[in-house]
Amino acid sequence: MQSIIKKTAADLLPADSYEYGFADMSGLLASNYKKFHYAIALIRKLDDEIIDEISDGPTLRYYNYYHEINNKLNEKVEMIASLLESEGIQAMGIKSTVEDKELGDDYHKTLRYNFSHKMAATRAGLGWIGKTDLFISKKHGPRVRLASILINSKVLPENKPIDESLCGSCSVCVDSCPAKAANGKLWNISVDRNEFFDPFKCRENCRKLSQERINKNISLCGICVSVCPKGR
Ligand code: B12
Repeated sequence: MQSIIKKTAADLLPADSYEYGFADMSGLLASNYKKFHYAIALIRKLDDEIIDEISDGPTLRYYNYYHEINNKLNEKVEMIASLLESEGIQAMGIKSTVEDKELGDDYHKTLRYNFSHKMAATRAGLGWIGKTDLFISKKHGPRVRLASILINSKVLPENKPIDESLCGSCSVCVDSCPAKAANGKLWNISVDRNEFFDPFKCRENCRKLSQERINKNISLCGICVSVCPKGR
């Protein structure tokens, strides 16, 4: 099975812009995904030129690129999931991001969706969580967008899951965050997001910057993505 999955992924994911890994998600998934125990964590590298242009808020180019990459990733997860299904492997693609209309009251109270792509990616051993709650890929830092495919056939993770942050004493993202959303505490799998990062402060500032800089009603910022020395 693992070789079928690898062949499907290799055929659909050009190695210069995509990376993927296998994750054991047993015990980690919300009840609506309970028939699945494994995931393919999918990473799309972002364009350095577009990310480098972000200095004090979102640019129009970043806004357009954000939609383009979401669409590409969503297509990939749908294609991979349906090819796996045709091979008899139950699979469910989880899109890159969610529309506001798909989100319930719980989400609006907590800003927690029922599936974390970052969790699948740390379980696949592809990176860790940084001080502003971004997934930091071992290869590209935070300059990535993520998506996942849940599967019910057993796959063996090829990398060791990463359980703690490797950011050390670096605090460039914390110091650069215009919302002051992070307190500098290092992540590990026992540290909840809210202990080191305030998503409401982040969202409020993202909305404000998106209005001011690009006149769009969206929550974009990208400063923490751009400044991280691991991605530069
Ligand atoms: C809700 C949401 C938001 C909210 C809340 C953000 C937040 N940090 O929680 C708001 C609107 C503020 C937001 C803003 C942004 N977002 Co957003 N957002 C999401 C979304 C839809 C769900 C995230 C969620 O539910 N978080 C809830 C918390 C609890 O989970 P988490 O943050 O994902 O990760 C925790 C767990 O995974 C845990 N964990 C990790 N591994 C393991 C392993 C074990 C065993 C355990 C127990 C726990 C554990 O560690 C993390 C911290 O506790 C995801 C897409 C998705 N479905 O994942 C995108 C996503 C997180 N957003 C993303 C981005 C890029 C942004 C912005 C930069 C916007 C922009 N494009 O300009 C900003 C900056 C946010 C920031 N610094 O975190 C990217 C992040 C890419 C990356 N490199 O990390 C994602 C993954 C979208 C994507 N497809 O790539 N976002």
